[in-house]
Amino acid sequence: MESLKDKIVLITGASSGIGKACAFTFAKEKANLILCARRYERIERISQELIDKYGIKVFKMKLDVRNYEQVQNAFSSLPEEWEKIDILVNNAGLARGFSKLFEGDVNQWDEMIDTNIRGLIHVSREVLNLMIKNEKGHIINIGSTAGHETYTYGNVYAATKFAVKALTQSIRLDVLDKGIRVSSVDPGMVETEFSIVRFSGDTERAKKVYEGISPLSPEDVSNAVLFCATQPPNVNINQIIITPLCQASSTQIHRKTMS
Ligand code: NDP
Ligand code: 8X3
Repeated sequence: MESLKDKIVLITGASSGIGKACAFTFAKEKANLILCARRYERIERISQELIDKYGIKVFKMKLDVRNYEQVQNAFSSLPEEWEKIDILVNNAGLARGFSKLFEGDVNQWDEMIDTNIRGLIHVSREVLNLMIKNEKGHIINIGSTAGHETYTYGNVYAATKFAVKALTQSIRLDVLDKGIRVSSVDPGMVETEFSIVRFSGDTERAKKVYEGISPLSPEDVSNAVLFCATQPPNVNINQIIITPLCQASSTQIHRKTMS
């Protein structure tokens, strides 16, 4: 396993779920972290915990990945010591709503497309330019099983994750001669705040998504991200698809029935 000590790892959407788990997993390996999300108070709290526990350095960013100007400003004004980003985990993302396309909500579509697609390309564009200058780097995109196979009511969310898959492949082509690795980790069902966000704060409905199953934990996913990040320099993990044992596909899920 290649050491991550003193490497710089940038994680988008580090305030919750998979992104937060990645922050802890990489901190444990003594990497220094750039953590961003919109909820800055959470980033502050998480950063302090990581500094106290692991003695690493953390650069905190309040960032809405949908806003290109904000993203440009954030990365063009990075202090020099933080410019040499070794790994970017493009994790910020969300699902909103659960309905047939002809009954869908245009604002929810915009939010998913703007975050999951635009956000990822905004950050990738800026960070790739820094990585190209450094002649090294690694982008790890968090895709989804929904980017391989859609499911009923998953239409626009799945489309955004199909786009992430296309972008992972495309960026890999774009940087083939630049010494930059491009991977994706594509999880199935992970219990995070994902379903609470999807159902606009309806925690009861969100809980039902994971009823009768043992879903992935955010740490199961961050361990897969770590695996991608710790391969020898000649190795590029293209894609990891990871599901809980009870999930064979986007639609085939074995649930224990409640009595
Ligand atoms: P969470 O809701 O727990 O975390 C989502 C993270 O994304 C939060 O930190 C949130 O931060 C951040 N985020 C959302 N919108 C923005 C934005 N505009 N700008 C910056 N950050 C943003 O969900 P997960 O951890 O589950 O989701 C992480 C990724 O994993 C997503 O891309 C999701 O699609 C993917 N995924 C999740 C699965 C699951 O079952 N949970 C399965 C497969 C993939 P804040 O709100 O503070 O900005
Ligand atoms: C999220 C996973 O459960 O919506 O990418 O397919 S799910």
